[in-house]
This record gives sequence, structure tokens and C-alpha cells, in this order.
Amino acid sequence: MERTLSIIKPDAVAKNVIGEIYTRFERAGLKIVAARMKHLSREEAEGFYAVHRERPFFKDLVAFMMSGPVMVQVLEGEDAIARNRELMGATDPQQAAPGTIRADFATSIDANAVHGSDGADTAKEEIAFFFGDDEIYSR
Ligand code: IDP
Repeated sequence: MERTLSIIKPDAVAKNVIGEIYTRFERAGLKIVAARMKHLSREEAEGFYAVHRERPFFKDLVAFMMSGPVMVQVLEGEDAIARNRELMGATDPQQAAPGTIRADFATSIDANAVHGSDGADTAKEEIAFFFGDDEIYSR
């Protein structure tokens, strides 16, 4: 069993597709074991994406992530990290395979609908960024 952190970004929350995205997680065998809707502060958005702070798109990324509420969840299942990345599709929705979340719901590389941890270490860090152990309901 593995856990990963997923965020439904402000564009997808605004499009009213939280439920459709949750259905994709569940159909792929991923369980939602923690969840919270949240409007990120600047500190939170900058802190969460700190690894990207030297990148040219950092400012836009932070502004976008603060632009509206996000839905944050921990997904649990076999190969949860890779499975979620597969469901998400490529970062740039133009490159995302048909049927992936980003192909279906993202509008641009900035407004690309979802975030998912990209490895075991980042999953651990990102889960701890949003949730305490007592807020994760493993079933
Ligand atoms: P990921 O979300 O697919 O893991 P990362 O490389 O970790 O992609 O980048 C984090 C986020 O930063 C992306 O989801 C995207 O919203 C944004 N981003 C990445 N590359 C670019 C870019 O070249 N231009 C604008 N935004 C970008």
C-alpha cells in the first residue's frame, strides 16, 4: 500500500468537476483517506512549491494556486503515486494522453487541473505539509 498527495487545483474546482475527478480515483482503485477544501495563502502556495522557486514560472504558479479554493486529498492504494500520475496525464494538457484528467479538464500548463506527488519522498513531505497522522483515515 502506498499513499500520495493529490490537489484538485483552482481551475478544476471552479469548473465543478471535483466529483468527476474523485470518481476516476475510485475507479482506479485509489481510496480517498483524507480530504480538505482550502484556499491557500501566499505562504502556503510558496512553501508547497518551494522546489520550483528559481523557475521562471514560479510567480505565476503561486498566483494561480492562490486564485481560488483547492481540494487536497491523500490517495491510498497499490502503486498510488504512479497510478495517480497516470490518471493525471502530462503536465502540459496539449501533451496529455486522451482520457487523462488533464486532457479532459485542464486548459493550459498553468491551469492544469491537478497536482500529484512525483515520488515516494515528495509524497511523504507533501502529505505532512497538509495533514497530521490523526487526520488520515486508512481503511
Ligand atoms: P507536475 O505538476 O506535472 O508534477 P511540475 O514540473 O512539478 O509538474 O510543475 C509544477 C507545476 O508548475 C505544473 O503542474 C504546472 O502547473 C506548472 N508548470 C510547470 N512547468 C511549467 C511551465 O513551463 N510553464 C508554466 N507552468 C509550468
